[in-house]
Amino acid sequence: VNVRKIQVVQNVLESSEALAGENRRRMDEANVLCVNLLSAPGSGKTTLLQQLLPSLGARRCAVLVGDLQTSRDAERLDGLGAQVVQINTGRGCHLSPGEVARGLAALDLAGLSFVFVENVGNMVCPAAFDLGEHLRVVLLSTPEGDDKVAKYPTLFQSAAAIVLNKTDLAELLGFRREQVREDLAQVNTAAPLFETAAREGQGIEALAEWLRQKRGAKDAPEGGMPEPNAEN
Ligand SMILES: Nc1nc2c(ncn2[C@@H]2O[C@H](COP(=O)(O)OP(=O)(O)OP(=O)(O)O)[C@@H](O)[C@H]2O)c(=O)[nH]1
Ligand SMILES: [Mg+2]
Repeated sequence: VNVRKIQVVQNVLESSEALAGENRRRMDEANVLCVNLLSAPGSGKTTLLQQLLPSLGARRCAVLVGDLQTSRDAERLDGLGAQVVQINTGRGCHLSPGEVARGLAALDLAGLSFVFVENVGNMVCPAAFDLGEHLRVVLLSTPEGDDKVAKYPTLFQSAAAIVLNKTDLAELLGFRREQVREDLAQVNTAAPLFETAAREGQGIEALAEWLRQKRGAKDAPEGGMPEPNAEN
């Protein structure tokens, strides 16, 4: 009986990996960069997307947004010109590659440059699941406290870029940026750290430019087409 149980768990993990690989292949074929956005609930993932999409050219972007319930985040992102699909996980504390596969099936990938996946707000579970993304952007916001990088290292380890959001509140909260930098020196020295006040649209352009470069790098092996900007 024990052996059977172990076998079942293994199969689930294997199919999860296979689905993630299939998601990545589909997006590679479409020459789309897939960015998985991870953070605690309320760090500002949706707010950041509301600012980023116009900057990147919303019609070149799609968002798969995961929440346990409601379509509130999709409603907030609707009307910018991007394709938006809300995924409700019910009780699930993270998006699964299967859910992302179903989300991708609802998108028209032709002509897209970016697919953003806004994961369920959670600093622990989503970090363990490859969804088929090309890279992860992890947010930390000042009200969460400056100690979180050291406390949740697995999340920050997996980040290709880290966004410190709600910097407008840093002084009020006594948030020590130095603590974040010191902790990142132990956990992740490769990822650039961007500072944003997303609600006010501050610091967005540097992150958008970094994303454009990452997307452009997908073209680079062939010598590269220039990445179109928001105007065209
Ligand atoms: N002061 C301040 N508030 C912000 C900033 N960015 C987001 N907020 C606010 O923080 C709250 C949560 O922002 P959301 O964008 O919904 O956060 P989220 O990470 O998408 O949340 P979940 O999807 O529930 O995990 C909202 O009230 C935003 O207006 C910021 O830079 N400064
Ligand atoms: Mg959100």
